[in-house]
Amino acid sequence: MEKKYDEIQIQELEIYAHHGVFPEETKLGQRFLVSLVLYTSTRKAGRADDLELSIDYGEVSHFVTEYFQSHTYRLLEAAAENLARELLLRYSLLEGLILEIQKPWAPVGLPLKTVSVKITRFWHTAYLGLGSNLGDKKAYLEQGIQALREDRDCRVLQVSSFLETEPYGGVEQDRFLNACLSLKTLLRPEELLELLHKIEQQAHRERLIHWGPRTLDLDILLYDDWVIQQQDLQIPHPDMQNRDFVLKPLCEIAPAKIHPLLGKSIWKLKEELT
Ligand code: PH2
Ligand code: MG
Ligand code: MG
Repeated sequence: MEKKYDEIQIQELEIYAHHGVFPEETKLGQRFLVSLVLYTSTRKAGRADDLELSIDYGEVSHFVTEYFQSHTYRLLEAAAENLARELLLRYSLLEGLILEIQKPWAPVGLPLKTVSVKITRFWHTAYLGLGSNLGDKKAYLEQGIQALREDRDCRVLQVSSFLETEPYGGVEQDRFLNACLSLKTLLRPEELLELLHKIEQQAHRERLIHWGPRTLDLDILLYDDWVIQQQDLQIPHPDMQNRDFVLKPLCEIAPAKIHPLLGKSIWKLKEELT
């Protein structure tokens, strides 16, 4: 895991709450112990000696307590997942976290010290390619960007200019309008892909001809430095290095980004294509 971060830790914050599968757990409640490792950079706050530049562990502790007591989950997994998400959305300086929830009084009926669930969650950076060659192309691209801006688990960072491009790939069709964008996301690659498909469908995308005309096409180009080779999901996008309509706009927003398989910058890949 990324070790360039500093850590702010909260250990075994005790909270009386009502999570559990059994009715007596939700009725009576019990003790939970919440521990957090918050990954952030403490550098600026450290140099300026200014709390405003850091994450206030006191504020976090109160927020966690409040959240944990005002929501009820059956599973520790669900309590952890939802709490981690709220923290990552709430504290802009927070890049990632490890969250452990212990339940020492879990009604197991055997003498154990504690049970717990521990998860690691991070913001990820993805680069997307956008394309349209049907109808009001500019409006479709803007609709796609807007839908991403409205998704809680995504933060759109940079958007390239929109480029008119000749169709690539041999199908006779109208010219495209293409763009690229970068975003921070809490979604896994397969969840991000699912969201992109949903947004394409909202733009009335019909999949009639492979590589044929489309109102809106949203492709994942890069996701951190991950390499995924599955039937339905390939990251990096397997053909991006051959596509002018990807490299040109991508070069506007991420010229120095290194392609994790080819080991070359986007700028270099663009140079080599022309
Ligand atoms: N998308 C394709 C096939 N060909 N050509 C251009 N110029 N722009 C595209 O976005 C594009 C394409 C399949 O996704
Ligand atoms: Mg495509
Ligand atoms: Mg596509």
